[in-house]
Amino acid sequence: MSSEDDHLKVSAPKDSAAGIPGITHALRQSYDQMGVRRTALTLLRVNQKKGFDCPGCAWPEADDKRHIAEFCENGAKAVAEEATTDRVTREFFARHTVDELAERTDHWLGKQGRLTEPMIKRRGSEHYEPVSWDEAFGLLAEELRGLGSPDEALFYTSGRTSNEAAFAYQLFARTFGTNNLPDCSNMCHESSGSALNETIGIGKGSVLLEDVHQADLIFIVGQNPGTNHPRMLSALEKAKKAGARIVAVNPLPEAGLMRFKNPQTPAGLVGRGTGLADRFLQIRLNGDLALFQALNRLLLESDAPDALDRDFLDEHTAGFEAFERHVRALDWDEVLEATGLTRGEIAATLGDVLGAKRIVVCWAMGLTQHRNSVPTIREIVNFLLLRGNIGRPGAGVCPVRGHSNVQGDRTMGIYEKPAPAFLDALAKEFDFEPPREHGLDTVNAIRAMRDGTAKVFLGMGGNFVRATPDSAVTEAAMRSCRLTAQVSTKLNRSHAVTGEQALILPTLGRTERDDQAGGPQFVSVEDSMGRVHASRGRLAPASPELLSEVSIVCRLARSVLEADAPWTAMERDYGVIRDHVSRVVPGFEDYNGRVDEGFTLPHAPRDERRFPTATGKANLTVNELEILRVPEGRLLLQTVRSHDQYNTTIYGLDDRYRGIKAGRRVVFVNPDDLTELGLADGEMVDLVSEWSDGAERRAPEFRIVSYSTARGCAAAYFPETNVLVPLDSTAEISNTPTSKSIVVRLERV
Ligand SMILES: Nc1nc2c(c(=O)[nH]1)N[C@H]1C(S)=C(S)[C@@H](COP(=O)(O)OP(=O)(O)OC[C@H]3O[C@@H](n4cnc5c(=O)[nH]c(N)nc54)[C@H](O)[C@@H]3O)O[C@H]1N2
Ligand SMILES: Nc1nc2c(c(=O)[nH]1)N[C@H]1C(S)=C(S)[C@@H](COP(=O)(O)OP(=O)(O)OC[C@H]3O[C@@H](n4cnc5c(=O)[nH]c(N)nc54)[C@H](O)[C@@H]3O)O[C@H]1N2
Ligand SMILES: [Mo]
Repeated sequence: MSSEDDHLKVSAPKDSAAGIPGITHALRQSYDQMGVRRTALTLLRVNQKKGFDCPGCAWPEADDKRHIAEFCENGAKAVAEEATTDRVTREFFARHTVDELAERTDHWLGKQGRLTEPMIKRRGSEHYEPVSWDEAFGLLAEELRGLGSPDEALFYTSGRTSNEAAFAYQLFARTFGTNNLPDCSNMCHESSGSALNETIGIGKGSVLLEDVHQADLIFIVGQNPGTNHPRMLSALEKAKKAGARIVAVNPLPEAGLMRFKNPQTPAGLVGRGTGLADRFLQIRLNGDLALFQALNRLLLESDAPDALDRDFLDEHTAGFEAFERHVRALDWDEVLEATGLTRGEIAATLGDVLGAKRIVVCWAMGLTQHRNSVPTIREIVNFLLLRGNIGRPGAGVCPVRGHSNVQGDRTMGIYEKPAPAFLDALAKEFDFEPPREHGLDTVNAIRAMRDGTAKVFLGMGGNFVRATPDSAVTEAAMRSCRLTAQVSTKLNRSHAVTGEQALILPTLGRTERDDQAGGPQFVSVEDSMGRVHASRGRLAPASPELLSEVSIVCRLARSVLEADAPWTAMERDYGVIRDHVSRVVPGFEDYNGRVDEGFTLPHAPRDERRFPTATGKANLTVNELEILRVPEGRLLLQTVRSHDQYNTTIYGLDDRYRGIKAGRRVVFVNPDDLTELGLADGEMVDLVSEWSDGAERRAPEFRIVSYSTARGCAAAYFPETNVLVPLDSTAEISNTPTSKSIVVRLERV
């Protein structure tokens, strides 16, 4: 695998993001994969009012003026990846055995092009071969019906699936009889959902785009928007122009946090662009709970007359006394040790806070993938509540979602722990008794396959074996299944690491036309801020054999459940699905009437300062500070995305902003740590993870890159490093793998 890195080059990291290089890089990749005409046809329709929703990320589109080019470099890459003119055909599968495909890199697999027809790997065969859709559904039906219990099946979802497909899919799983609906959220923002549900009563962010524009102070914590949410930079630029300050909290000085050149304004095309972060707190990995607890202590102790919003606290919150007692006892030495910051830096940040009437805190994976992620996010809620920063303009919590419809999939019921009210509504609408027992999340699904209690795996998108932790364990678990089936647009490792039998069910992407018996169809999605809108593809499908995700679910359901209703009507006309949704999910009333214009889902804390929690108030919480101490000679490793990847899809081998070219097996380490460890920039090392189970997990041959990261911390790209994340190392409560805090040692090779 590492031969891909033969030409690896390292240079100085960049200090700004986007601008001309952004757009030219995007167009070059698009021309290469789609040709000039197709590039124009697709990119001009991204995020436009009658166009399709960008499959890149879940950041909302500005509603007022959609620029001709309301896309970013990485959105363009995501589109090009899907709209590529390359194809994977039956001849391809005849040429390559499944085992051979398992030897290939993620980059190579993805570059083969779009999947074109359903394929089967029969028991004992070394190859995939073509299969009819009917036979494929027949096999799935036979295997599913042959299970000892519906709970031996797993129905995974990634976050690109439309609302319509997601609703149909969860309905199918529950009619079949299980809540085993693990999803990518389990590895992503589950910690945010858990913390927010408990504290404010709803697991979603409380800000709209205009709140970001109106904020006085914006924290960007554990997030790399220049790469992963580039359109967010426009919103930050707008906020800054209106006077906002930005505090970036990150172990890495990410280019997009420091400076932004907006490719959509003339000033962004030339010149230095806009400075973004006014304050950069180079925090140690996992130090955020300590930081926010320290800010909270300083707020409680402050003499400033308006340090706390007493009226808000009295009227809308519960738990103040216990919280205050706990935070006042906070130990400063522990704070400095955990954060790696100085007391001066924290005091200065308090100054920013006291000077701001309206505060938004944005975050992503840097906060959600640690053992103490849920307490950390709860502490951020404490921080905002102290000054009444939830439920008024320009203020609130802003977990920035990843996949473009990951939030919508949850709203549609893709959840292993469905709320009783949701199941009641489903039971009433479809006149059946849905299972009430909680199902398996991603980590528990892997355990179940490993232990032989789950035998059939169906993936609605995504790349389960590659996105999940403990690759060796997960791959063995997948291989032990009777049948693994993947609904996919592109080839990936989950097609190569299979159960005894395997199916590839190729599907339409966002950019493509979807014609059904009832006429042309469109789908809809929900962005990170709870706005629902339509998405219409225009390109001819990559192959005439493709079925839409909705079709696949409805046909599968008919075949497994041997019933036509409600599936035939839903497949014929997706409006029928939306009508069902309008009666099952609160906030979707008159879904069909409103979807074209788009609408914002209700959010009680944001809209009415009402907190539907157990106490009926916003809950201040007590969060114990436990410092993650790393043994001598070890580092804490985080696994991140490069600029040229989308999760497990590797677009290219560069990470331009961090100065990496033509390779991915690099580990970023602070120069002082290198000196202390007796290592040097350019040396080759194995990364060895150490975990309490005594097992040694090894990722071989990484080149050391001396880099400005916080002391004691290292960074490397996923998914190459997933092998290092122990399956049992997960966040409390949310059970999210701890992909951002892995104790490793570096072994010279
Ligand atoms: N182009 C592109 N866009 C994407 C994706 C992609 O892969 N490519 N993925 C999508 C998905 S599914 C998601 S979830 C999002 C992910 O978006 P991000 O969360 O931005 O993605 P990561 O690369 O995981 O970056 C984590 C950031 O948090 C910082 N960090 C890590 N640990 C800590 C910590 O303990 N404390 C603090 N304060 N900071 C920390 C890291 O240095 C890094 O800057 O992006 C979405 N958008
Ligand atoms: N170590 C480590 N591991 C991580 C993370 C990390 O930061 N560090 N991040 C985690 C996060 S935040 C997430 S969200 C997960 C991501 O986990 P997944 O969502 O499972 O993985 P992706 O790589 O996004 O899935 C890519 C595949 O989706 C398929 N696909 C693309 N578009 C479509 C479509 O429209 N329909 C269908 N049916 N299929 C489509 C393609 O076949 C493509 O190969 O990974 C997690 N894993
Ligand atoms: Mo994600």
